[in-house]
Amino acid sequence: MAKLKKVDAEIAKLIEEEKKRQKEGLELIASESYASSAILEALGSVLNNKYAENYPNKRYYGGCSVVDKVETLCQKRARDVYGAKDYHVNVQPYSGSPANLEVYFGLLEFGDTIMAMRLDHGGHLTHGNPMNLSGKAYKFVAYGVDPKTEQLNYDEILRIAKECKPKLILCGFTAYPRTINFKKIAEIAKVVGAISMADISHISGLVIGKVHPSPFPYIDIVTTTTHKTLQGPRGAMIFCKQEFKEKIDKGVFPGMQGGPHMHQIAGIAVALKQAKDKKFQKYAELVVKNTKTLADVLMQEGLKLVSNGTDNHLMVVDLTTFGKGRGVFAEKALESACISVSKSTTPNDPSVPYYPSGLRIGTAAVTSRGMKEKEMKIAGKLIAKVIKEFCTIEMPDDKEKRNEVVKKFKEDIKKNKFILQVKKEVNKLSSKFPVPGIDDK
Ligand code: DSN
Repeated sequence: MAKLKKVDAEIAKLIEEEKKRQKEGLELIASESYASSAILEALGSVLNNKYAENYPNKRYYGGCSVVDKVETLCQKRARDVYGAKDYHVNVQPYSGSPANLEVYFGLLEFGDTIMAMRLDHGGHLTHGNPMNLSGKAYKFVAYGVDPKTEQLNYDEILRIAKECKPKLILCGFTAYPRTINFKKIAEIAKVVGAISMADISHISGLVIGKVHPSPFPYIDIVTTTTHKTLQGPRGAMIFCKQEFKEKIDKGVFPGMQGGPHMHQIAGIAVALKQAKDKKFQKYAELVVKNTKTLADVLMQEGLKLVSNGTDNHLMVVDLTTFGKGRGVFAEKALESACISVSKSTTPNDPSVPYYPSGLRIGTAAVTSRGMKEKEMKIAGKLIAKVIKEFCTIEMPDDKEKRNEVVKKFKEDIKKNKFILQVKKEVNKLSSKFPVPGIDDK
């Protein structure tokens, strides 16, 4: 970063700090991964400079002959890698949230009914949160997980669909540790005459690696971000059956976006090329294996997991066994020990969304550093130790008292001797593994 250092030493220093943080710690946030140096080079290229509103060969700007080739190549690779050759794909969405909104906007009228997963059961902000545009512009009817199994109950989804007659049925999640049966969702949508949609952002890489069933060729519309298990740059894609092509493209541009980010599209193309490599299949297999190992260790240590396990790259630790609202203590204590995770709701969470009662953990990023069973066992024991030590703290019901308790906890935890010891062990473990995008040559 010699040039950046010269022009803006302050930002260069902060980037170095973040690099150090990513290297020294265990990145266990389920939605994160490391983009390779090749992808970072594409992102940092002159493609950043080019405006190219609209689509290849019909742009509103001159000088698009090169970026037309970039976008077309990215589309071709996307269809190929996902085995979606009969689908159209739009690779312009800036990220996952706009991609989902672009689908709704392109295909539906405001006020139309959409069925999606309950947010506290693992659904995403854009799946109908009342504060999000999705929840304000459309009528969302939620389905949740079965109270006993904490897994999707397809008979119940069908029952709700028959009752509310949605225009679109969306499956996909931000915190659901189990496999989704896309074929069944598509069948349910057909029964009630709805469009089927899958948001596979989290499991994209697992679908490519064939360790999670594919939504193709069943689901009508498939959205995915490109920076989670796919390991690409931040961005998103929308796949659709040919009959929806025109409406989806219009939903993206001019519906919601202006000029596509051509450097980002080039980065996605590189990620898709990487995902075609045999090594990627091994990576996807290892992610699932590592997640299972980590989940087993946590359960052996006496912690409860939502649905009692995992089929994919993530798990949700149900901390209600300690009391409500304890996710923040676990997240902040682990963060001080250089372990990054995110607090999460649990099904029917008794607490408020900002202070939920669960913890989401994923292994996509650490697996790309080459960590395996042995490291998952060490990490699992350390995580369990920290959770058991700090999730016993009472979370008050009163809002002000709650904020005070959390503020004090955040201040104290950084100097806590127990945490400093765990941090040492984490740093020792992390130092043995290279980080893609930082250490790759
Ligand atoms: N915010 C992402 C996640 O963490 O799951 C989804 O967009």
